[in-house]
Amino acid sequence: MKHSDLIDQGSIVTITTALERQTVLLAGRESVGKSQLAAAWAKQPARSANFRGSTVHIEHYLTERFDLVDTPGILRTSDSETTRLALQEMSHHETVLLVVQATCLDEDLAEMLPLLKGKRGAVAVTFWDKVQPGEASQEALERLEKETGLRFIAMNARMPTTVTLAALEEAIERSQAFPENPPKSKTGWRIESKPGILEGRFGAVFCLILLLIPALLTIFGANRLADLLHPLVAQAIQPAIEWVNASFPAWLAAPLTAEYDDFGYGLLNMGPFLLVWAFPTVLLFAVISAIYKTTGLIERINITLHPLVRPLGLSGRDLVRVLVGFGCNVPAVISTRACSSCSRGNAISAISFGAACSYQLPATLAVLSAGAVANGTNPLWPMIGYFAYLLVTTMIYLRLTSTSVSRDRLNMLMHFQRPFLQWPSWSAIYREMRGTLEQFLFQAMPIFVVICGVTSLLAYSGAIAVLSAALSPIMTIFNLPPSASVAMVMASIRKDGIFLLTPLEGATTPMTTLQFLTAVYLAGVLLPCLVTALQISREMGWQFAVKMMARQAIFASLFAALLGWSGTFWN
Ligand SMILES: Nc1nc2c(ncn2[C@@H]2O[C@H](COP(=O)(O)OP(=O)(O)OP(=O)(O)O)[C@@H](O)[C@H]2O)c(=O)[nH]1
Ligand SMILES: [Mg+2]
Repeated sequence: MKHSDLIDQGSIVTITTALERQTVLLAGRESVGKSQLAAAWAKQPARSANFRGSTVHIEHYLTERFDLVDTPGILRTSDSETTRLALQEMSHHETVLLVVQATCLDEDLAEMLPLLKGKRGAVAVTFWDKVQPGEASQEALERLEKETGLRFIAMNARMPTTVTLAALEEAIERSQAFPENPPKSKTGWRIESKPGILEGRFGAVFCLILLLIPALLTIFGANRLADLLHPLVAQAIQPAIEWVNASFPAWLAAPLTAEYDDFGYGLLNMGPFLLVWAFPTVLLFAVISAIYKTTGLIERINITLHPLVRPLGLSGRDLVRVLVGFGCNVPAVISTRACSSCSRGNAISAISFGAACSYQLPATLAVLSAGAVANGTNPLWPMIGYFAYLLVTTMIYLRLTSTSVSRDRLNMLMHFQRPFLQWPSWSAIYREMRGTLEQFLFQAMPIFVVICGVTSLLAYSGAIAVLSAALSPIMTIFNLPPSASVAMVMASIRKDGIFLLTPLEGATTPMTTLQFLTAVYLAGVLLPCLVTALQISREMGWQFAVKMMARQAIFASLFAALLGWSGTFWN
């Protein structure tokens, strides 16, 4: 039998097409629509977002005829990791599709053409939907085509028509050499998005309100829901806990229902509460984050707040990454690759210290709420106190640890064109929710199960008592009882270890509301979680990670001690 007989007709077509696919690199400045175009062309859901520097990896999109290589946006004035990566990738490819934004066409060409020396290709002009349609605009493109010898294909990259894509494919097949110098003829266009209330006199106030909305929704939405569900779940699992305790041997019951000092550590007496408390917040944050990212609100906030965060050694661009960190610190640390190397370290420090991730936040609020109820206090005050203290101490920490160069008043935003506001994209929201759900089920839950198992075995073996006794003098520094030490250790592995501070239903609490506040603060900021710490050392080297964590632990301890003993100053 001949080899080819073994392959059915369909596979031959696939193999041939794969072999013949031409590689085309998409290059351009940030947020010009490279990812959007590549995704639409390959008929895949767009992985793009409406803030600068959203792509940080080289990504491949396959169409029938092309292997499209999507690169991070290039900022010639920046020393960012992403610009370096894009330029390095460009050096490996001959055919380039230059993507420029119609709204600042002259600027994009002047910036990009000198980088394309020796390459061949064509030009995709995106955001054509923002240009006044008519002969004049078409003629301007024809003039540019004549002068440069390149094909210019105008489009709305969010929904390119089949005619547009066919024209694009033809233009690539008839690739021309890029000229070394930008064309003399200019379109003279500069189409700006209109300023809105975020750019007005009280813009910063509105930005802060927008930033508070996720926190408020968490407190009043997700946590209220959890408040309602908590007693129902507690009631539902009680018979199971009793059954396990009565019928299982102690060593087997321990990982399921272990308690220490009235705190439940087991899978059964703690696991369901993680679902009740963390899951709604994690999902809600994913939705809000997708809305802010796809509408362009996050970039507008970045531009308005830039002058306010600069004295802390951050730029508005870094601030966007810190906000992403409230979802999960790990992708936020990765996304700092698009930051200037001058302030990247500060951005990572800010994420690690101040961005309470959507596992840390619900755990913190659940503990504060349970602690306040046990002490007969209104839970709202410790919650507000927590946010205020975290914000103020993060600002002090950054001010004292950032380099003077990064705080220089002359530091400007690297690219300050306002993005056009857009309606939220449902597919992006769906994608973010699905990603978060998968991460929750397949990454967070297994690690949490391990934490529960390890902690309950430690409790069973008596190791926690030993550990607590050993750390007891240290806990005294913060005016905390020895049992709080376990949560500090576990929260350094995963932030929902903070849940270990939750007093069980109806138990008499050994801590005051202020002590709860101090304990959750310390467990939250003492160290980043283990996965974040590993990611930081992967991005910046282990020396940076160790130095940053040591510094963070010292500052966190000082701030926590101050908070813990502040009650005695007042009395
Ligand atoms: N109105 C309009 N919006 C567009 C167009 N192309 C892209 N966008 C939007 O612009 C934003 C940025 O698009 P991306 O595809 O992420 O841009 P990018 O060049 O990949 O950006 P980086 O990866 O950050 O360099 C997204 O919100 C897109 O939906 C277009 O032709 N018209
Ligand atoms: Mg992109």
